[in-house]
Amino acid sequence: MESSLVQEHASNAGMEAMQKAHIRSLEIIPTLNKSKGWHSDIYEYQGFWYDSMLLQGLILAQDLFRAQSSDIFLCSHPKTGTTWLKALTFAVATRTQFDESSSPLLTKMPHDCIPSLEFDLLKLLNQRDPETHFLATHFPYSSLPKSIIASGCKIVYVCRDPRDTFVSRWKFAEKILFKHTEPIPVEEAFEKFCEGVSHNGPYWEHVLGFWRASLESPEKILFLKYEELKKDPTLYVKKLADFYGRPFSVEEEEKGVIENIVKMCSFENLSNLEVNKTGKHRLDTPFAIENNLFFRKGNVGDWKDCLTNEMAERLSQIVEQKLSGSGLTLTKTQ
Ligand code: PAP
Repeated sequence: MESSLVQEHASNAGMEAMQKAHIRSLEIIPTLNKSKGWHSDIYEYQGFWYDSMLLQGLILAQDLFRAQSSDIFLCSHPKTGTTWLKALTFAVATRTQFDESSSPLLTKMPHDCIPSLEFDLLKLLNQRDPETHFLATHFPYSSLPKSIIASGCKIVYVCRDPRDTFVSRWKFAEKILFKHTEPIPVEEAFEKFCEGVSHNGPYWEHVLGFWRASLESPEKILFLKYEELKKDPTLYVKKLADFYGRPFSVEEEEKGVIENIVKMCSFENLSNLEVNKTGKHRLDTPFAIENNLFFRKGNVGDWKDCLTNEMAERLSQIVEQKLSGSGLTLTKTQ
């Protein structure tokens, strides 16, 4: 979070508290382990790595964000299906107001339909719409603002095969992050991902934090895999609706409401909408970005075209070894 932005909003959101949190973040950052990231320095905070902007946002969120017990958080490591989960969730939650011909998803990018803690924090602190119950974040479970767990908020977590996650993140970086910085070689970026020194990484620790929490509190945390969603989206749309306490009625099922939601939120449909082909989102924040960058291929197993066998094998082995004994596997499902 840039200091000018913080200052600009400080007068609105409890100036003193925000300034205090901002100063605290500036004091903390120089004391942390630092490493070269893909495009800027990254810092290790509470066991995970962030660039300084996201880290300031995290510290502000930890200090200032107050969850409401009715909040439902969509959590994920970057590039594991956040945009899709937001679309499905928004469509499920608003299905009595809108259908597939009138949904705001036809004209608004999913990230503009469900705010993110890190990118929309100032808005959430200052002018939160009381009707907004769904929020998203890439922050790891152990670093979530305490009130999220204390108020008993529900959480949906989506994870993905680490090989596809790495490729998706790398392709995104090539398009956006390396516009203004010298790209690092893909081999080096891959090495850092394998070492766990990557944005919001180590990836496996991110996944394990939510996995373990979901085993402890299955009624509070719904744990999903991108690959399973792809295989049977209808089943998971039903699961989401049940989990949100808004199950589909028999009449809705008969009318094909579930299938219509699946179709509307499909990669094919969303990626071909004008708003997602040519629009930008978060225009009123420093994070404005082209929508089409969030719709690349949407496939399972794209890593086969992008990683060498050695790379794929190495990452699988690292991740499966880290997950061993947890009951979870991320690379053995295909
Ligand atoms: P974010 O963390 O930056 O928000 P996120 O949405 O989690 O990104 O992940 C983007 C991936 O989801 C992209 O994968 P790819 O690079 O392998 O193609 C993107 O294409 C994919 N994606 C976006 N929308 C959908 C969708 N409706 N269905 C399936 N996959 C999708």
